[in-house]
Amino acid sequence: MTEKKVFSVCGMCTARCPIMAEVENGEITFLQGNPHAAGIEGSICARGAAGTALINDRERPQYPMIRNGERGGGDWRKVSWDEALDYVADKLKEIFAEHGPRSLLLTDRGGPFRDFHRAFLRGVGTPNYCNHDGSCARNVQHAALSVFGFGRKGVVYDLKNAKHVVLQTRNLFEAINVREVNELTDAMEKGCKLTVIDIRSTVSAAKAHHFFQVRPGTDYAFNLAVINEIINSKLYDADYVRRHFKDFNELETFIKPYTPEWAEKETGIPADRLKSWVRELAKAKPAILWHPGWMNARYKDSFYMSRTIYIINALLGSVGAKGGLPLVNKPGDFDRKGLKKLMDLYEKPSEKRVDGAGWKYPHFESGPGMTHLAYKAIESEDPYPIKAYIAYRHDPLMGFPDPDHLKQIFDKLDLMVSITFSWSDTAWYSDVVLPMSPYLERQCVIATKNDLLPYHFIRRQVVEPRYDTKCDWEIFSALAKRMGLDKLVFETVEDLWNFQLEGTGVKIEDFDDTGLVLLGDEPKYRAVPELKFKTPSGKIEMINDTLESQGLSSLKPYESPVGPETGKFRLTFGRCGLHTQGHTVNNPMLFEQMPENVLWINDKEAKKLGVENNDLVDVSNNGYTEQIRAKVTDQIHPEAVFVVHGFGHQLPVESRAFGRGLADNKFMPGGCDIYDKAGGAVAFQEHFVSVKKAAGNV
Ligand SMILES: Nc1nc2c(c(=O)[nH]1)N[C@H]1C(S)=C(S)[C@@H](COP(=O)(O)OP(=O)(O)OC[C@H]3O[C@@H](n4cnc5c(=O)[nH]c(N)nc54)[C@H](O)[C@@H]3O)O[C@H]1N2
Ligand SMILES: Nc1nc2c(c(=O)[nH]1)N[C@H]1C(S)=C(S)[C@@H](COP(=O)(O)OP(=O)(O)OC[C@H]3O[C@@H](n4cnc5c(=O)[nH]c(N)nc54)[C@H](O)[C@@H]3O)O[C@H]1N2
Ligand code: SF4
Ligand SMILES: [Mo]
Repeated sequence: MTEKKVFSVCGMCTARCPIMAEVENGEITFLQGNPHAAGIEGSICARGAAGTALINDRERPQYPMIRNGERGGGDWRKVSWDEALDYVADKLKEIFAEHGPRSLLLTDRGGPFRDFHRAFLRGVGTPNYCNHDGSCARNVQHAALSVFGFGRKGVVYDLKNAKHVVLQTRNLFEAINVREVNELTDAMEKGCKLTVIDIRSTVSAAKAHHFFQVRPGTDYAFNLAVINEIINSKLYDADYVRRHFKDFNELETFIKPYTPEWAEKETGIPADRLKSWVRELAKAKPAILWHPGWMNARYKDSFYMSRTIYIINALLGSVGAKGGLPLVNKPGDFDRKGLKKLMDLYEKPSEKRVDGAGWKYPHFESGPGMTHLAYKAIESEDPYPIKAYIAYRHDPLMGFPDPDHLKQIFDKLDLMVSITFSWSDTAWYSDVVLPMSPYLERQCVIATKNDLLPYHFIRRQVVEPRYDTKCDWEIFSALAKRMGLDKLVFETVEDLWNFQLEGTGVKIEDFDDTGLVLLGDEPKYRAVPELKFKTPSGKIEMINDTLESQGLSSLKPYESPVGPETGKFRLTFGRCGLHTQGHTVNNPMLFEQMPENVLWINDKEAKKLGVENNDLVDVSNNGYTEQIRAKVTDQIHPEAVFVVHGFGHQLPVESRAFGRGLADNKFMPGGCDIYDKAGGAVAFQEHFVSVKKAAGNV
């Protein structure tokens, strides 16, 4: 019997926790968090533990396929890797000959393992790389940039040392990142206070010392009132404000009308409660961590909500502080060299991005772009046509609104390729499916986690691929070869890793003992006087010149959200501990735990509709009516209904997930056009559905 321990990285969700697998005779016997990783210390979540079920699942793409017949028709031809890759490369060359390389768009899911395919895009000469973030955290990112000049990852969430944590639109105990869960739990055991602001009572709310159930869409009003109270009652850190704010006076003037009494009418939160809570919060300064939000692509003012969160943190001196939002450290902050980048092998294409990020919209960061704007450009061919599309680790037909409309847009493409380890609506609609090995069966490029103590980490292959699937670097290396990009052709993963490690002083063997290479001895907090903001003034700016130059306010007057008509509800959504987005519903282990989503509906509203708990209800909008079971509860705001996102699969290849639950994104007509104009992210929750008791309830 051969036994081994392999350090790797979980791939069941975007948190990418370091893990350790135990393997006997080529089979995984145990999966756990990497015991050496700070904050992880052996823990894993339910989805991470279901990684073995993913590799054992036959209901995933097992070999490369090229479509026969209509897009979405499901008539697949099994082909060899050579045939599939030749097909893609030949098509790309044909399309480039007519429309130029800029006519290729690739979208992905972001994250630390992007260097290879981004280098490929540069190599072929297209600027059109977008990640999914316009459907996730783009408003948060742009909010950070607009106030501090650096992005949301320019600071660390120092939950471990926090004295008061505020979660607003953030369900940390169910939308999981293992380290965050562990660190907040530890902090709370040491007396850290938790406040949750949500429209429904979640697991996080159940653990909180204070829970504010706000009217959906009024968080910006809540936050404006908090700023008003902080300033009026002089609860801010005056010294910090004097040293680090450029234009505090502008904020002071703007905030005057937004009193707690004013906000009460919007949010439903009594003014007195808000005021006494703000006092309690301020006592913990500067070890305050008001989480700026993660999935904050919800409303037309979500960008402004995130901005106010950053401003509140700054007023309370927590930006740069231990227990708040200290500055992140990169390898250079420990006098270490970062990984050598594959992207640097090629010049940045000089062509303008098709989505307009960085030029037509100078306030949108150009690196990761804006996927929904790129889709609009496919439709309009303005500023130029996109004819080839690679969806790499991305399922926009589940993750962006109005999939029928998106399919019409994709029909304008001459080539659509999916690179994925599971079936998805997008893969099903593609011309070619290039199946990736699930994370336990593959290696990736080495990546760096910037942190208080940054480290390099490595995803090693835990077991051999069981089907005819490949690693992502192998797929892009093979495509690069066919496209004449010799510098990206690597024979072995060791060659690739050695390339990345060149000049860093780190060797592949250095990962053997713990799976990680720490870049220093101890976490480093950079002292407050050292704080340098990357804004033009070097200070925290309330007025952002780029926004203003686009006719967008930096300090936007509040607009009250339109409420639902009678019999209608605002459609809201989020995560649960047992599933990741749309891609785990068919996982045998997780499906067994939670086979479908249910519709949370307020008990008083349900009563008006004659709906009882567990009744089937019809949910309608956008020409769709779908059935789902009702969860009747007093724990959700009456204006909203809520579902866990990711259900409602309709693919015949997914026998378990098929037809179970409801897909929220179908009920969002024209949703890619409804976005926060300043932050750029899709406003997913600006849609209403009608709900009625379904015929056929017994
Ligand atoms: N209506 C609505 N829309 C939403 C959301 C919502 O709650 N409601 N949530 C939003 C959020 S927060 C996000 S982040 C996006 C997520 O949207 P996506 O990024 O599209 O979601 P995922 O399901 O994580 O991954 C997409 C596909 O990539 C495949 N995949 C996953 N991991 C890997 C990998 O490591 N390699 C490869 N090659 N493939 C992989 C999966 O099998 C899946 O088919 O959706 C957003 N859209
Ligand atoms: N288990 C699990 N963990 C995950 C993921 C997963 O799919 N599954 N996905 C990962 C990803 S990609 C992301 S982006 C994060 C997302 O992490 P979060 O953003 O924390 O997750 P969500 O559940 O989308 O949203 C959080 C809360 O927002 C609330 N909410 C909805 N509307 C409003 C509103 O108007 N006001 C307020 N105050 N609250 C509102 C919802 O009720 C929900 O409880 O989770 C990550 N972790
Ligand atoms: S939070 Fe869970 S699913 Fe996500 S990477 Fe960590 S262990 Fe895996
Ligand atoms: Mo996300």
